[in-house]
This record gives sequence, C-alpha cells and structure tokens, in this order.
Amino acid sequence: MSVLIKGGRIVTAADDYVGDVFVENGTVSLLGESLDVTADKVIDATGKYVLPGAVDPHTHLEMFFGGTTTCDDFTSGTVSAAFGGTTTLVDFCMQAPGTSFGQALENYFEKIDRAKPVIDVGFHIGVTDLREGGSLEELATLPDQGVTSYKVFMAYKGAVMVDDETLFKTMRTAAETGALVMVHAENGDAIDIIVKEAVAAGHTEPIWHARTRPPETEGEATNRAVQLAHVAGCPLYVVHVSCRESIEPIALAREKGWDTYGETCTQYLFIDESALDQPGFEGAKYIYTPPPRAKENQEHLWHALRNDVLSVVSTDHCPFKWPEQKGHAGEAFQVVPNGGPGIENRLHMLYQFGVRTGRLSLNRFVELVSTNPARYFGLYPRKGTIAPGSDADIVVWDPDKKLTLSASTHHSNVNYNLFEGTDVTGAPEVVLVRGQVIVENDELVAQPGAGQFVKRAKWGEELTPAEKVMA
Ligand code: DUC
Ligand code: ZN
Ligand code: ZN
Repeated sequence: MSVLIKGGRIVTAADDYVGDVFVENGTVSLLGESLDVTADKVIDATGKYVLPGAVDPHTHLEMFFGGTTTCDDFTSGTVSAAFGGTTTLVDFCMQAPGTSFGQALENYFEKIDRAKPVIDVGFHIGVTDLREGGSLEELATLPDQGVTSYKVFMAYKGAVMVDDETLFKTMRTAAETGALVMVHAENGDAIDIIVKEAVAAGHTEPIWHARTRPPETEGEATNRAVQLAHVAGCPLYVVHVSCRESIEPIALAREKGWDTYGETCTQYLFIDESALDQPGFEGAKYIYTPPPRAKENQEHLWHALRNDVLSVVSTDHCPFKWPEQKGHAGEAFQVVPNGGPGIENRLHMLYQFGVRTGRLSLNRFVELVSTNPARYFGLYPRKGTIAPGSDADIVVWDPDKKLTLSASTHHSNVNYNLFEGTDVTGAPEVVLVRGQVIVENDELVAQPGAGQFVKRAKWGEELTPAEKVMA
C-alpha cells in the first residue's frame, strides 16, 4: 500500500517547506517537490500543513485509581486521541502494590489485546512497591523489553506514593539500565497533613483541593527529585509542571546542563484555580493533581515553553465521569478521584492559543507535542519527524478548519470537556498511523487494531526505523 501526500507545507521541529511525501509499506520513503510516483492513494494537501503525528507521553487509560477506573479504555482513548492528531501514546502501566512488574505488564498487554487500539501504544512502568511486589532486579529487566521509563509518585500517601528510599533506588537502577525516571513531584507527607486539617475544620468544597496543595509542595518535591536524580546519575522528567515554584528548580538544573526535563499539560495553560470554586459540586470536574493554580502561573508556563525550560506538552488524560465517578464516594474534595480529560484537544488548544497568537512558532509547536516526547521516550526518529525511514505517522492539518470543543462532539467516553465551548481554528483533516489512514474528514476509518505496541529505545539510543529492522 502506498500513499502520496501532495503539495502540503511539511513542518517538522526543524524544517518548513512545501513538498510531497511518498509513503510505502508504512514508512516515509521519499520527500521532494512534485514527486513523479504513482500511489494507491493520493491526498491533496494544498494549503494544509503536513505534520508528524503527535506523541502523548502521559495518559491513564483504563486505570484503577481513587476507587474507580478511568472511563476511557484503549479503544475509546486511542480513537479520541486520533481525532486530535495524536498517533502514539505512552500510558502508565501501574504496578499494583504487592504484585510484580511482570504481572502489571501482563495485565496491560491484556488490556491492549482486548481493546485493539487504533494508534500506537507504549508503556511506562509505574513503580509503587519495591518491598513486597517488584524487585530492583526485575525492574532492571524492563528496558530490554522496550519499557524504558520508570514512573514514581511522590504524592498520594497511603496509595501509590513512594518514599525517598524507593525513589532513589529506582533512580540508581535507571542510571544502570538506561531508563528515564518520571516523577509526579509533590510532597505527599505535607499535603496529607494539610488535607486532614482542612477536612477536620469542615472545608470540603472542591476549591480546597487547590488550597491544600500549595505550590511550594510541588516546588520542594521537584527540587528534591532534581537533586537526587543528579546524585543517582539518571535522566529525570518531571511530569505535569503547574507552577513557578516547580519551573525554577528545573530551570536551574538545565542551566547547569543536567539531564532534567519538564512537561506541562494543556489544562495548566488555560484553567486556573477559580474553576474549582463553582456553585454546587461542579468544581469537582477540575479536581486533578497538581490542581489548577493561580492564574499568574500561566504566563510562567508559556515563558518556560518558549525558552525550553519545559519542553513537552502532554495531556495527563485521566478521565472520570461527572458526577457519576467524580461524586461516587461523596461530595467532598478529598474523596474525589483525581484526574481530568483532554486527550483529544491538546493540539487544538495549543495551535489556537500558542501558534495563532504568536506565542509559539509552528516548529516549536511540533517539537512540543511530537518531536521532544518522541526523543525523550525512545521513539525518535521512528516517530516525531517526517524523514525517509520514519513511520508514516502523519497529520494533515487544516489551519482554517473551525471547531467548537465540546463533550457533545468529542470521541472520549467522558461526559464533560475541560474546554467546553472554546472556538478554535485549526484541526486535523487526515490522520495516518504507519501509512494507514485512520481518520479522514471527521470519520474514523481505522481498522480496529491499526495501532501496535511499541518497544521503545533506551535513554540516549535511537529507535531504529522499521525498514532497517526488517532489512
Ligand atoms: N494526577 C491526576 O490528576 N490523575 C492521575 C494521576 C495524577 O497524578
Ligand atoms: Zn501525576
Ligand atoms: Zn498522570
């Protein structure tokens, strides 16, 4: 099967030119002006951008959390991602405390076998227990199986939080095995005390979710992780940076040339803590962690994205229905499962309010949503670019397409949208995964199972283009 994408503006993190892309057997085989080839399918991309498919390195599909399970599985979650231009996601395969990493992976492989994802999927391992469940020896074997990132939670005391001993041992193992350590950086001990005091004083409205997680608790944990990773000698990736206090230690480490990276998520750029403060229990829709912050943090985040202190925008898609799930344990902030949806709208929002406003160049937009996550998570150059030999994961982006973001039109199972009613201009017209058209003209045309599990490369190594693997 061959595809010719004709006359589009091809934009990668580094390039921007008008040309044709010829795809054969799932990979990009030729790039050039007016290619003289015949193809099984021709896509006219005149006036459109031709972008590398986006990579979302932070999703929680079909995950048991906070007493319930996220409402998108690897079917609905990947379909929703595809409509937004995401062609690969890396989800968190969570170790249930007391069980091995092998059991966790088996469970997650079963989930994707059942769901038949339409885009490619990789896994990070979520390390929760090195005492009774997984061992460091077992953890050390995972990068050879293509699971090349270890995720630890420094918060959620009594659930998935690890202590500094587990954190540091995980970091040391990563330094030996070529894994990247990802941290959810908040001081879980301090937050636990502050939450208990607030609840005892009768403060249970959603706004207290933000009031009980001060930004300094994120800044402190970020700095602790940054320093410990440096001592351990492993690369560090700080997930969902939400505030200035967390940006600062990352900036300092990067200035020193340390292997420290940070991501923020779409919601932190647009939603502030006032969203939690709504009549009734509606504010619970915005109970995700870290919480929406004071508005002034948004300018710090944009600035950090521009100057490369933060270098990825992900979604932290962790969808629970409102009020069915968000209120299932009662109407008090401390029992609401933490998480918000957003897998479909990352590019829409970032293009509209980043590129169209001039905050981000088109190249930087591609770098933030595709190239950098591909680089950091061992997918590059197979993913994250359009180059001979790379997977033909491609988004034909219509810069003039108008859309109103809404739960009534998105493709996730979740019944609300954090950006409800937002008008955007710019959206995918055609989305391809390894040369297969999966979305075209707002229709899902993917065969179930169009996506595959991707074994990712270790830190500092590249994922060999598929054609070289086959050769
Ligand atoms: N934050 C959330 O909001 N949900 C899941 C995990 C997390 O860290
Ligand atoms: Zn988190
Ligand atoms: Zn998360």
